[in-house]
Amino acid sequence: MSAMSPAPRRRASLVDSPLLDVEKIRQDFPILRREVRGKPLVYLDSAATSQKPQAVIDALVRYYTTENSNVHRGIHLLSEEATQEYEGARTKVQAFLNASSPQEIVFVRGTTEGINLVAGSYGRQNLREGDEIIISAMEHHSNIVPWQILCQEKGARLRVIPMNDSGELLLEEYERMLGPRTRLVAVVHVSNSLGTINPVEEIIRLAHRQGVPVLIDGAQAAPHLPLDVRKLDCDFYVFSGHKILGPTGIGVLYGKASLLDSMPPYQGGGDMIKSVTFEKTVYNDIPYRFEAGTPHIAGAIGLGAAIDYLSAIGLDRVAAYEHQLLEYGTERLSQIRGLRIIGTAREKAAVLSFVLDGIHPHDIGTVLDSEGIAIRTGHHCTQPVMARFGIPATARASLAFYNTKQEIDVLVRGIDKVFEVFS
Ligand code: 7TS
Repeated sequence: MSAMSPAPRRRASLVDSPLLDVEKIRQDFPILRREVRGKPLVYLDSAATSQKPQAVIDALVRYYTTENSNVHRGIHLLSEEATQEYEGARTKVQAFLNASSPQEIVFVRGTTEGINLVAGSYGRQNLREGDEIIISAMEHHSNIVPWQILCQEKGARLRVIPMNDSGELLLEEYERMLGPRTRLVAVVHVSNSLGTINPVEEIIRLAHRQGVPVLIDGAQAAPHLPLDVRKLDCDFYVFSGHKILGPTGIGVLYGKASLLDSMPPYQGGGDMIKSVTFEKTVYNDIPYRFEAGTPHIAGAIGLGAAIDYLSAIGLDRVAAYEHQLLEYGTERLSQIRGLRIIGTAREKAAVLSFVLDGIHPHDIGTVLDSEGIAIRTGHHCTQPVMARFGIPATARASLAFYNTKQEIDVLVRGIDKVFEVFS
């Protein structure tokens, strides 16, 4: 090519990121092709639930089409296959979390049920009057209310690690709170309303110095960060399948085998027993002791497919790409006059919560919806966070690796429209 030739024109890319081929990834998510109110869907609500790739949808259809059967009971081939797939999903979760054994993986309905299980079993067994549980100021209601119920029942006390105006926990206060009465620490890994990534490794280390076990609510971390429960050394870790590309109604409670083994059942029924007489029931081994009744077999298999999909991309690349998106979004939103970002921690993931001067977040959401942009507005089940910042609600755009900078540009134009409509 001569020096005079024009440079070849590159096809305009949806994303100018060498980290991920997002155009290709987007083709795996059929819903991203649909229109909403006559506009292309811009889905910025992945913290509420993620979209599902075709591979997950196919896994559900395949299971129901060719293998549908109950697990752990039939001697027929279909039941054997279903059991193999269900237990295979458990092994995939084990690898995803780097847990020591599949025994440490309990299938539950979601994060909420996982926390309730620990509160109802471990908590009930180990809490006495005057004991304390420590949570943080940025917990989802799912990591507040189960502990309140337990504290009420036991005459125990809930203590709350405060945070600063950026949405970062005050670790010195936490250290001071840890004491001889502390029985458990339960803290969110990534805040759903602020995006803060908490220093959970440090939080766990400090608790363990006093011999206190720690539960981590990983609902918003599992989809965005590489996880290693052995490196974290957490005692319990919970997350929901539907937020990491999997189906609703399935989630995971990881627990250290020694702890799970020491815990009484949470619900009674089939699959959690070895033998039953009217006089005495012998409970099953872990993890089955905590999986009473027919489980969500298809859900677990779908979650396994989601983990395969996500692992093939690599959580480290997902995290790096989303970080770029977050930085871009933060910069664009920061330039909008009358907009205030809520949650400005130094370590943040995938969440842009904001308020606009004089405009209620629900009105923001309604105008954006008319532009095909899906965000969430409200308190995001973190009412104490709203109270801490003195606001009733925020508008929240939450990102995933299938989002693009162009979609953030559409959001910014949408916010301009909100100002136009309400000026
Ligand atoms: N913990 C955190 C940090 C969450 O973000 C959520 C759900 C839960 C627990 C509960 O998860 P579930 O799957 O058991 O319901 N968060 C959100 C949200 O931000 N918007 O909708 C649900």
